[in-house]
Amino acid sequence: MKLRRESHNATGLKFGIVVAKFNKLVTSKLLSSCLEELAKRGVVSEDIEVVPVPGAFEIPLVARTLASTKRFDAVICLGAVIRGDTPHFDYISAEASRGIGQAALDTNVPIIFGVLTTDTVTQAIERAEPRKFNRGGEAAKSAIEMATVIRALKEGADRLAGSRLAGSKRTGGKFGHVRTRKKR
Ligand code: INI
Repeated sequence: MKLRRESHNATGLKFGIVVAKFNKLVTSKLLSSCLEELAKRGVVSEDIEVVPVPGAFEIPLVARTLASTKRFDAVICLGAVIRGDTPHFDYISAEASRGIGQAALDTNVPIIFGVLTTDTVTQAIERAEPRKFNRGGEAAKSAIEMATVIRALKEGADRLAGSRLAGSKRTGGKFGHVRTRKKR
């Protein structure tokens, strides 16, 4: 069994952040603790691009657009959908989660779901608060972990492809990595 080690140093990794302006009191807290966590792990501000959007409903399209540029190792989505605020809570939260998941699968880039869905403003503030649930900081940690895992898997696949190519040269390109009998 091969157990991959987690890496806590994120220096050199690049992140896009999409943050909803709706419920700004909450989302600004999510953003600041997310940025703080990235900085703690060695990510410099030049390697972070923050894009504000009107509300959680708009997050998936922008996340997908950022991810498809292939400039980022991960994209972090931050928002707060509060049931008390809207009769269409279910539509907005469902669309945000479905769209964010789909964007990651479509682009092969990790996209982190840092969108709070709560019944009340108090619950949302508690979850955003760095000294309580700190969901912004947690989103940053998940982004670093996923960026590191995907990068390692891609590098592994590239190395494997490289050795196959070398193998195919050895055999005249006929049999890929399969060795042929030596000529006598
Ligand atoms: N957007 C949110 O991010 N959170 C909410 O709680 C919310 N409420 O309550 O309506 C909300 N609405 C706006 C929505 O996301 C879109 O921006 C809007 O419908 C325009 O498309």
